[in-house]
Amino acid sequence: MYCRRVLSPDDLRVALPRAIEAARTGGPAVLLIPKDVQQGYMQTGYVAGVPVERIDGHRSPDETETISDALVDLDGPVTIIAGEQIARDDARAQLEALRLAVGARVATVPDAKDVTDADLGVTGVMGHRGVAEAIAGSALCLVVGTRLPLTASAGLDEVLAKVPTFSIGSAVPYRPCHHVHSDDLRTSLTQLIRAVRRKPQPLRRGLPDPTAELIPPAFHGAGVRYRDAMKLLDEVLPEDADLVVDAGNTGASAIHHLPARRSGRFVVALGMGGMGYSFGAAIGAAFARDHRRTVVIAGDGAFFMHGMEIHTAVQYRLPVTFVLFNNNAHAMCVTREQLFYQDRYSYNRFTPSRLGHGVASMFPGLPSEDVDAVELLPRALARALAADGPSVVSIECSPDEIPPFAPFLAPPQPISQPEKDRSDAAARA
Ligand SMILES: Cc1ncc(C[n+]2csc(CCOP(=O)(O)OP(=O)(O)O)c2C)c(N)n1
Ligand SMILES: [Mg+2]
Repeated sequence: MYCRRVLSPDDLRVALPRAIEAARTGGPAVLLIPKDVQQGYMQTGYVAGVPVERIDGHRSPDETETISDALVDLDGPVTIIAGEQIARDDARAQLEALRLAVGARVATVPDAKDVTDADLGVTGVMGHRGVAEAIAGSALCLVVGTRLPLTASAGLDEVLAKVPTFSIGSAVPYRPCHHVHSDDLRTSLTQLIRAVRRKPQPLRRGLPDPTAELIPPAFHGAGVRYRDAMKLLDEVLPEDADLVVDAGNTGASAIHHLPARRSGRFVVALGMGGMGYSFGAAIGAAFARDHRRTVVIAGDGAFFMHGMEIHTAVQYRLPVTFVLFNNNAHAMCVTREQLFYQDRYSYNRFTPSRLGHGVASMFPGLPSEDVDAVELLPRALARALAADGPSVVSIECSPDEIPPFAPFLAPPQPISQPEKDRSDAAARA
């Protein structure tokens, strides 16, 4: 589906014909036109000083040369920040080939966790600590298919300003860089790969170094720890499962600790961070993917918003496992109140509920249980994943555990330093 936000009246010269063209191919096309653009004036003939015919689908095929020229003569490492357009354009193979051709280290934005095995992990507020250091030590940073919104770029502004940064994709990033437009990353990355003839570089793959994890302060209260639960999920989730991750401390923990499946999607909705979207999104994913299991990872707050979508999964016996993290709170808001508002209480802690039991009595026959202790979790997850149709596991956790979310933590020490004495980091934030 074609969907584009129009940022200036001039953009309509390009966006409107494309939307009409897209609609003619059969699907809906959406243009989001803000009021100031509706009331603005449009220039004719030129867009941002560039002749319209060059922008309107007749772009020179040589534009990727700006990037390949910079890469060819480069003396030093390259870091790639991989974005969600790679998934949209299905340019995963081309990204791998480019990474191989330039020997780049790779990080993904949170919305693009499933586009590659990023050895640097995730960027931004829920990201891994090695990303900024890798960029700082690079001769060039290449941003592929992302606008680098705040959630994806927090903590990177300083290094991105210092290191030559190029971007390729359908939208200009919010951070300063040299941008090359591409609505088709498969083609553009292929052009780049052909043009780049660096001597072969060692390829680094695999998961991020565990020392690059954010380390929240140790928590000693009741409940299953987010990290423990994510590590157990990683062990048992099928490699082709599609993961749909919701908002909050739960979402931050999943984005940080839970790797994407090798051949499944890892879907988050950080654009609006809309709580509860995961329930409907999982139903859609399960209908679209034959026999694959879809796994929702959502907090109790998200469940209370749209959790009754479980009824649709029950009705159609969809293979969806709903993993709920029940901390009886909007815990991300509780954490904010604790750290930034002197723990002034609002309405973010709830009267306790037993979601597993509740859903089980609501839908007789639906496997649904509550898990209070981490040692009970592996078997509960195995039972849920083996179910013929939907299943629910509600994990009891604590609203007072701080998640791996950078704004809640004190500025990290360099990775090379010992890890000890960091447990009180967030208390100082
Ligand atoms: C529709 C919507 N309303 C409000 C918010 C702001 N918000 C972000 S996280 C959060 C709390 C989430 O609670 P829960 O789903 O239980 O996850 P937890 O943080 O407890 O793990 C809120 C209210 C949001 N992202 N979406
Ligand atoms: Mg909660």
